[in-house]
Amino acid sequence: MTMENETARIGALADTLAAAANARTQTTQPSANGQGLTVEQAYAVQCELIARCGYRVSGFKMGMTSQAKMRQMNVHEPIFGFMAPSGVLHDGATVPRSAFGQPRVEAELAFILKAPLSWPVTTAEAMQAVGGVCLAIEVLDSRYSDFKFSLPDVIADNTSAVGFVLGSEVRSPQSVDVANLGLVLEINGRPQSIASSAAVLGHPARSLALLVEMIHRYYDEQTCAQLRLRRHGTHVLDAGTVILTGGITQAFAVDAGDTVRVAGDGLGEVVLTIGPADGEAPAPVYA
Ligand code: OOG
Ligand code: MG
Repeated sequence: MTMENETARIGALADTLAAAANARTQTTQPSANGQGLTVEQAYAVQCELIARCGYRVSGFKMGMTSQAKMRQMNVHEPIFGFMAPSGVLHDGATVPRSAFGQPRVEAELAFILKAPLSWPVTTAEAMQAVGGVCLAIEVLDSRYSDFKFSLPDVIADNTSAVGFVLGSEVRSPQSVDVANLGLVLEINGRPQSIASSAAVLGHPARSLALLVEMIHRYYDEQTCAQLRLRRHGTHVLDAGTVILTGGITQAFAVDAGDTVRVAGDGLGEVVLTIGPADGEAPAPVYA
């Protein structure tokens, strides 16, 4: 494939995925027509989606960082993506069913940085830069039917990202057991999964360090410059950046009327309700 052809193909894939996301519909996996992407090309599609958000993001996310997730999705390597500004949901909110195509929810631990973090970074340095820890519910919405995808497919689809809710109780990492924090995910009051943050690569700070490493490896220069991820010759996550460290539990399908609650040791709870199917036209995911 020539350079021009490859650039055109990546742009066209980003258009297709963004249109599916905005319409809450599904499209064909790039791997399904025998024209699979490489991991590098898949992150190039993600960079095109970032451009379609006007180079504004509300955070970053890691995925496939626990055995529960890898087994469920049959994708066995960590991946990362970004949260679009449209993805910010509020603790206790009711979100219209029409905001999602085929929503699934999972429980995560989120970090908020208090200091910038620059590549290269150790797990210990990553942990030092964390100022706040809170619970999160991630809502996933694959742009492929039934969440069927290969590793590059899901990367190109921005790791199924659509929305996230942070818990209102933000604690310093010294005051909770970040390495082994127990939590429960309930739907309509029924526990679906009980798990520990240790499921995230043995320690969620590894996921944060890996994010810095992967941004360095996979995001192109222009995207990093626009997002202010590259400064003074290195890659930097700024203080204030929100990072979802990856699903601790497997993901569970939800539908109109469902209430999701995640409660964790020392971090209170975070709650999200999927509203009735009211026909309200959803705002674009990528705009
Ligand atoms: C891909 C997103 C993975 C996680 O936390 O593992 C992810 C998917 O499962 O559809 O967000
Ligand atoms: Mg997730």
